[in-house]
Amino acid sequence: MTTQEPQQIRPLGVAMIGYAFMGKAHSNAWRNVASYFDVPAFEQKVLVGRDRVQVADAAARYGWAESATDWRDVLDRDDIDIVDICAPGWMHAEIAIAALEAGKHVLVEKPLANTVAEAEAMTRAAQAARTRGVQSMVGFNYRRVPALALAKELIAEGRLGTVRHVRAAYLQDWLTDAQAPMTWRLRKDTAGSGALGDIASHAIDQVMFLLGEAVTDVSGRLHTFVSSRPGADGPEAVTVDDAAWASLSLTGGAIASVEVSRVATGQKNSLRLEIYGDKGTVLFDLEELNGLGFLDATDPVREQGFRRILVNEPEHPYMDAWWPQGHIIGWEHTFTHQIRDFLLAVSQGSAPSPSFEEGLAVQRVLAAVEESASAKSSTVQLTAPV
Ligand code: SOE
Repeated sequence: MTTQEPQQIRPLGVAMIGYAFMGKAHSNAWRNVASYFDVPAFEQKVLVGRDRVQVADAAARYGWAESATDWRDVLDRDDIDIVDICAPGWMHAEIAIAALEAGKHVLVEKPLANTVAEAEAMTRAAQAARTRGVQSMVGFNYRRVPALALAKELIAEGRLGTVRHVRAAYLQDWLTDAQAPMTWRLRKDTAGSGALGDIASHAIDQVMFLLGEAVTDVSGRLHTFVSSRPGADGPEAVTVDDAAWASLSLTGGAIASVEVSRVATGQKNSLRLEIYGDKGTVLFDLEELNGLGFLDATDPVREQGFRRILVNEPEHPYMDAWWPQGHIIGWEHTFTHQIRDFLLAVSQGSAPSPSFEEGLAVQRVLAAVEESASAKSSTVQLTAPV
């Protein structure tokens, strides 16, 4: 009689594609997540990039066992279970669809894709993969800011009552200087859009996440203030927006304004959210991410006023894993929380959020902003100065 050997469960093998800014942020999270959270065992197997020397150097510094230059080779490997895509947006669809078809769980940086068509194809691939137990998620990391997770809880508990309007702004200034050089983020064919896809995607995702609602209509405006920038071979046309504005209607009746810019001089990385309900308000600023402003309009009027909740207690989302109360966390921790949630979903066989469907919903709003911005009929011309 033969006895059945217990099945050896090996650690999940992780591959990451891309090692620039986002690859560095995700790598840091992969590197430290198991030190703070109970997550299934995994190994940082391979980092993929096009430049053999640079990717080898990044792999050594960021804790990856090996490096490779062709992502297709990595998808063929049986020891890879998870693919984390941090490559530029124009590569997301091809890599994510191939990875899902190869049976790999996929985490992809935001925005999901450069176009709605790509996002739809990715979502179809994710839905098919999900029926085979293969999970997928899009990296809107700000959902994992403890203060914003708390804001969502307060809104879901009805502490704000009926939400009437939302102000969402994401302002940066790294393109203020007209001599700032061209990058892939300034070309439509590689980035899809400018401030719109890069940072309005975060703001729009937050509006839908916090309210738990969908967008029903959109009015938008885009503008490029610096239309040409120094390229490798001389001046090159900028083919994306520097700033975008939109107003959105939500299914629950609320109206949201969204304002984003990468030429907002002096603003470094300011994602601000203000949610106004008939029973209360919450205020958030990413540059002060450990705090949440809250006004409870059901308090006696003579005691009312904004309180600042320091979101540093073990009772707050994610915080019991970190430091004793009152010891703050930073931007990079949101990526650690993201990896933690993704790993738990993969190991439990449950679908993580934000799903590709949620990424597609953001993509449709981005496309609607562009459509509205290009439709002359949405702009009323004033013939004489008012
Ligand atoms: C660049 O503008 C950028 O790094 C975005 O791509 C990120 O998603 C955002 O978190 C910070 O700004």
